[in-house]
Amino acid sequence: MNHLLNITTSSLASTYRFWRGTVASKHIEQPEETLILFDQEGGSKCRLVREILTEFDLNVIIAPCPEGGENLAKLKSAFNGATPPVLVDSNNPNVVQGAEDITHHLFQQYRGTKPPKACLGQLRSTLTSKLASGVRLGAGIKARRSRKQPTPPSQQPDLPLILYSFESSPFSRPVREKLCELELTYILINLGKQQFSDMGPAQFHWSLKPYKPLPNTKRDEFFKQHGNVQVPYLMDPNTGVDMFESKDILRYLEERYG
Ligand SMILES: N[C@@H](CCC(=O)N[C@@H](CS)C(=O)NCC(=O)O)C(=O)O
Repeated sequence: MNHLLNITTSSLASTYRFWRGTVASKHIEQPEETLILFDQEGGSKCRLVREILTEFDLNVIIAPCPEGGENLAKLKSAFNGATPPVLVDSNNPNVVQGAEDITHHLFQQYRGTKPPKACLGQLRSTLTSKLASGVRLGAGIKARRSRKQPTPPSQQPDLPLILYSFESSPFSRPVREKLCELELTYILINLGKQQFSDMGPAQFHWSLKPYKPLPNTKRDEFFKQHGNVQVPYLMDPNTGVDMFESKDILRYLEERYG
């Protein structure tokens, strides 16, 4: 797909969801054990879970389970026919299946409250999330390779990739979709926006003063390393490649793992 069209429909998907998954909590300690989410990027239920993960500022290991792929088959056989989203939280320990139960779990464990009704599987959430999937024309749903012809071992990374992103980011979504279609496990580091001046594109944050993230946050750490905050940012420890720019990242993933 043409990159401009790709980003335009991705922005539309975020708009259908009222830009949920943009703003993040200011103060949260990452749990000792990183959460694991068996996820399907284009799936309407999985999106609702990832929005909460951004809003709670939680990092998560994403195990992509696109339709027709090996991972989904493994998930189904390990968890009695389960389909994504499935959350593994070794801090409690708990395996939680389905968006609604995962929402309850995340609110209970990481906010100490019950989820508000708006976060549960209401008709509006379900419909708008389906619309968001629809406008992406099925991206991030189907595995690129079938189970019968899995990825050759030479193209399989030993280590998980690392992606800095936040759920509603129109530039990051196509990257997450490709990681899903290629069944590449990755550590998702959510960098949701924590103050007004975090808003806006990377080149001109909405601030009259020079941009500065809140101190002692993941954004602050990123800023100190790179001199700005911009997502998507991909790190591939298998090849030593670290890169900004959605278009370049998509090309890299295609050439290296596609
Ligand atoms: N040209 C870049 C644009 C990336 C960009 O502007 N990303 C936005 C999020 S969608 C961003 O990083 N905004 C600044 C921030 O979140 O602090 C690309 O294609 O990756």
